Amino acid sequence: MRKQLLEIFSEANGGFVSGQKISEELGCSRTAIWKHIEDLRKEGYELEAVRKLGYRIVQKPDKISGNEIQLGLKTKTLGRHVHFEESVTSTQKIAHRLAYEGTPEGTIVVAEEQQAGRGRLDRLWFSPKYTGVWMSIILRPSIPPSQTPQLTLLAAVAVVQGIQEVTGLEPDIKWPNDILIGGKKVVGILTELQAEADRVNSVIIGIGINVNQTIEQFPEELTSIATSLSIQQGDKIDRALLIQSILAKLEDLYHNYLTNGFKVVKLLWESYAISIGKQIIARTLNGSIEGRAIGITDDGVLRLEGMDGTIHLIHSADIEIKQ
Ligand code: BTX
Repeated sequence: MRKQLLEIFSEANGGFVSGQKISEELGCSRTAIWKHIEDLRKEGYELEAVRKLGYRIVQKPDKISGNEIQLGLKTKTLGRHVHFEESVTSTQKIAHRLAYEGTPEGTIVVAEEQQAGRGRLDRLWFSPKYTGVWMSIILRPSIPPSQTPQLTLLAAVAVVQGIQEVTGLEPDIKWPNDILIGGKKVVGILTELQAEADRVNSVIIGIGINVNQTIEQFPEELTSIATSLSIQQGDKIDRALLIQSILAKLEDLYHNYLTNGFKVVKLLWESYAISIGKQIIARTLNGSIEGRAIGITDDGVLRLEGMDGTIHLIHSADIEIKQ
């Protein structure tokens, strides 16, 4: 009932909906409607009631929910199954379990807070309550495991496009998975696999976006390297809308990728990348290499021209861009 009521308001697009229309569509009495409206208010919805006009939603709560993500969602598969939780250790952990249990492709796990959100190499990802998008997406592509790094780049392109659409901001990508605005990290992407030697069972793409944090809400060690979309844009951003936009972009790119290969993603990725053409230091687990980033291969691997002209292929590293 609550879901149907929210759908009716969503169709009205911020306009008034008469009590009569609601009671006809939901098949319930005016008193029952009033009770549902009160429940929505308790959840944080701000609703205006005007005699003869009816009700309208003035403001949605800062919280998100599975329903809110799905209302107005324009995808066919991504986000059609939402596993939503208020607080988790890591959405990746839950997604791994669901993937193992056979959840359909496109299932997403979203939480309001992660107590142990993780980055690459078991680093921590700061994921405070009600301010960010902490989401894991389960895909089941028929590709060899060696090609899955391409999906990290594909996800980065989708996230950049979603952010552009919802906020008008123009983020940059730093190979392989950081999304920056004004040189500060606003998004982290972590791609993990469940695979056999030559076959991918599932790819779990974890996306962490700093959306509505203020500068004061970041721990001290992050204030010089991290930022949020609302700090950059100056306004509060609708997180459910952002998730919907990213899922729609991701679905389009993913289908194009499965049909036509990596070419389109590669071109788009390069158009958003800031590290290409620059002097960089690539810190790998086997040591650091300094040189010029000259592009990515068709597999999404970074090509770096060392000081002596040798071309290095970098599969995994932290990149520092030298000015
Ligand atoms: P990464 O290893 O590239 O980045 C981790 C590093 O980024 C940390 O060591 C810290 O310096 C910095 N950092 C930590 N938190 C933040 C933050 N909120 N904003 C900016 N910088 C930060 C990046 O790993 C991959 C992150 C993926 C996070 C998602 S959230 C949903 C899913 N669940 C989960 O546990 N991880 C993914």
